[in-house]
Amino acid sequence: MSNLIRSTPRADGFRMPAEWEPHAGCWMLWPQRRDTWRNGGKPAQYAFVEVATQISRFERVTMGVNPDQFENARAMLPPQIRVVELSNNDAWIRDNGATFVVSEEGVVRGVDWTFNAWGGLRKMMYFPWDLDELVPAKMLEIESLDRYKAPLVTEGGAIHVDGQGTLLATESCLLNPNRNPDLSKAEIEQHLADYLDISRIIWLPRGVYEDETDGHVDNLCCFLRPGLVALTWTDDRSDPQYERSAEAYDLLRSARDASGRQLEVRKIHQPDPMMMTEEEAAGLDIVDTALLRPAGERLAGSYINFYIANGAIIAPQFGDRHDSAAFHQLAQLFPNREIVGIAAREILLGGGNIHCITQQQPAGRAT
Ligand code: KQY
Repeated sequence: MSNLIRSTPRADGFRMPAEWEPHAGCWMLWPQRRDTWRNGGKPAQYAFVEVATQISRFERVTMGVNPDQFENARAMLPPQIRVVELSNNDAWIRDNGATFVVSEEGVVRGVDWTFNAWGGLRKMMYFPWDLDELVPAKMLEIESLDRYKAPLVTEGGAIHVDGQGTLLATESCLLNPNRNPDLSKAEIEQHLADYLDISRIIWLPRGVYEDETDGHVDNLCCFLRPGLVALTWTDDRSDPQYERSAEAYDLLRSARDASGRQLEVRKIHQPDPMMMTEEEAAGLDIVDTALLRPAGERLAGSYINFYIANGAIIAPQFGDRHDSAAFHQLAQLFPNREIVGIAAREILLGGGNIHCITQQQPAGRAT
């Protein structure tokens, strides 16, 4: 079974490893919400099948599914993917799932953040999110890994770490009053230190333009290895993203990581602005208790939202003129991993991308 531990990971000698450290596997959740995923979820389901299938070439994949979709998901997914009943309100396991931590001895445990669906009722991404809140405990129960309950409202997509004590986050998300209105910045930093073993936080002001998560860092910027980060970029100064990326670039260049290193920054040019089409919007159910996704709204497309698997990078592609440059940059940056491009517009239509729908479980043992 999974025990609830009442201390903190840091006090017990646990840290959040970098995504490039070895994985036991990857977790995903099956998309089905008709107000998030158009046409009853079918196009997104095909995209998730492709993501899961490609990742399963490199590591074990577990797909969590609501009971009414179990048979459909099982039939659509290849046999090597483990399908488990895991009730949820939506399929963003980076955010509603556990964040894993490891000890020097190779023990793995999970951090169960407090989840309020990216801003609670102030944002109204959707309501309720009661099933999402139980996802971490259920993942950890399935794996018999012990659990820390963190008194901090956040999501896995709001943080990126180098595994050596440095964390990247955006102020617009983590310090947003819709997450932790009663905590000071210093208290939020203390929780990140205690639950992930972080000693240096690099705060970037804002995320990607029109990112509905209040600017998750995992769509803007990520570590490629200690001391090296990738940042979504545009050369178009008239694009509202220019200012956001430029301010992040300046901050990153002047920052030091937990080891005192100055960061190197690689710019990855964003896809051209993409909008929700009339046809796409028309395929969505309209629900009072969920965010409206109207035609013409700009989608927060970025090549940064990739997943690092054992031996591979699973990267979004959009049918855009910048796809090939992003693909080749990733190939240069990760010479020892296969770069797998996936048509990801259907995932983007839901408000996130490949990193947001995956959660790595580090290699290690339960006790
Ligand atoms: O950025 C992410 N990690 C998730 C995006 C969630 C979008 C919710 N509709």
